[in-house]
Amino acid sequence: PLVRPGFSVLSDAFAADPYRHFARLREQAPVHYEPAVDSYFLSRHQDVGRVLTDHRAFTTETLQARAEPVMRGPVLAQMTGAEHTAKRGIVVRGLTGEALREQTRGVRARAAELLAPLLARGRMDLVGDFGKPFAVQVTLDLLGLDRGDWRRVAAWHSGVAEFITGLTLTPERRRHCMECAEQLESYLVPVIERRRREPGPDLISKLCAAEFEGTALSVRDITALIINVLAAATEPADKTLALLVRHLIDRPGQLARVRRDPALLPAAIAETLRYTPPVQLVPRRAERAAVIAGTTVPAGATVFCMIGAANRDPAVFADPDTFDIDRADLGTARSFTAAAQHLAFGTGLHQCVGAAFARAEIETVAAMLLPLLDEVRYRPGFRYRETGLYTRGPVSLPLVFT
Ligand code: 2IO
Repeated sequence: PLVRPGFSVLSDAFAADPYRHFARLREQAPVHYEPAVDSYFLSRHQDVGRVLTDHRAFTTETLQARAEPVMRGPVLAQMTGAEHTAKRGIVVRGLTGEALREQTRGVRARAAELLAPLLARGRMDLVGDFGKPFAVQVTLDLLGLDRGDWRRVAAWHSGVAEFITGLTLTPERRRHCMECAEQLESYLVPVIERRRREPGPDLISKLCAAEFEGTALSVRDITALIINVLAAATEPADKTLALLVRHLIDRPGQLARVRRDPALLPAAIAETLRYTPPVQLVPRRAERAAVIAGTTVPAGATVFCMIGAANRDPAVFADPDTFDIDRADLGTARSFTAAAQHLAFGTGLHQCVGAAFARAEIETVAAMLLPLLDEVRYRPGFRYRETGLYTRGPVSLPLVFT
């Protein structure tokens, strides 16, 4: 079948199931132009890898308009050179080593606390009842913010995430998103001032104590990095967990094996990230005209890397549309590193700085959850639905278990 003239990634058909369209795009329109958003959508693994790796030809300038307004300042991915190396280093140190071990204890505590009442009921919506509060609370712990504020922070986060991930926002929605961002900023600024005086073991304190070229970071810079971490740690977390559980429930053989042998869990998570990456799009700006898969992308063009399509490219993954925790080309051990074949964490200079944290978070929570789900099934009558073009995940996942 052919890519129809007028096919759009903004259509309802694509939104309902983008995966059905990826093979056709890769084969017939690997550089698909979308006039409504004046952007080029790349679907081949090789092209996505090239764009993300060649950070001089394809820059993150897009984030100035797409993220900076709601981040209230520049995010890590916008930086380059010595500033990028230094500030990325500060965040990496806050998300690895002893800090990560402490954070993992927090993940376990949050999961246990949220699961207790749900287990007693024998049913839960894995997204709404567990995943969303869990994702926000874990992030608040990491930043040293008050868990009791999670509902307010979750509401502000939604507005911020909607701004970053919306491809066609109305002026009203943009205004709403900006209000969320401003309220989040007003909430964070006094915290930053307090942590400067009384530092703790949290990431905000580390950002306050850090120096770049002999000077401390400004309140604006720290605010932006906090919102950056908040969005990046929260937005994909509940989605990844729900996608993992869905793939396993739909494949009882693989679910049984992972339940019996938790050593298989990292492969199941890696395969979930390949098969259904929670972040589906990564934008870049072409600094000069470039020929990609035979199509000329003009200087200044916005290019969207389609991570979901690249991750199912048969040039890299055999039988790419099959979820298989045993696949030989998965490379589980490398799956959370720069050597990963799948592009769920991107690749190149700006590859996800939180990948080790993400791994610890999902492995910890999945290892706690799976043994508890005896005879797990969907609530009768449930019809599975996903939403999102930019970040994508299940709307809900109502489970019944014993
Ligand atoms: C926050 C889509 C939530 C990031 C972004 C402006 C920059 C960067 C990403 C991910 C996930 C977000 N981009 N994380 O794609 O920090």
